[in-house]
Amino acid sequence: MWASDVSQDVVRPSADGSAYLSDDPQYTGRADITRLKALHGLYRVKARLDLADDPHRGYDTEKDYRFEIRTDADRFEVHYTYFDLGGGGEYSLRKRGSDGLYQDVPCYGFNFEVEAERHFMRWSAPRSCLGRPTWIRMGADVFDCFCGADDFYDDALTTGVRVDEWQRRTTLGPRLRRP
Ligand SMILES: [Ca+2]
Ligand SMILES: [Ca+2]
Repeated sequence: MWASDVSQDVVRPSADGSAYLSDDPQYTGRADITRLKALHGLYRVKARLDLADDPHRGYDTEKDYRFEIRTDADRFEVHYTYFDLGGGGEYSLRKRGSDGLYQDVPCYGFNFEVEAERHFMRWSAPRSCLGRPTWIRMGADVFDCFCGADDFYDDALTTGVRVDEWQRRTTLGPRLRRP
């Protein structure tokens, strides 16, 4: 799957649950996804997320990049969290348990890398770490938290904004079957 996302469609959620498109050029670039690429290969699942700007750029922020992977049997997520105030970045592969909570999945061969200057991140994992699925569906989004004062959000597969009752909900792409 190769899906382009328009730029400058960054959403600003409000405390009252509504949301609106951000029009502040200082911020619209930094949480702006421009492309999601997902591949369900013979042996590995791969993804790449392109951004309009350096994925680490920000001021006093915590950025949370999330890939959601739905399979015919389970739900997984890959998180990349970057703390601007020291601490750097952390990434993980997690699986949703029957209690609805996500737990880390031990996965030998899981790779994650950020090419900050080239404005993208990518990861890949052996299919075995995802339960050797028949198919997968994938989506991605970013939540840029500006110390509680202002938040910014972009979903890779949705353009614009859901105005009412905004909540973080990653839009999933079509089923991808192993070749
Ligand atoms: Ca975008
Ligand atoms: Ca979008």
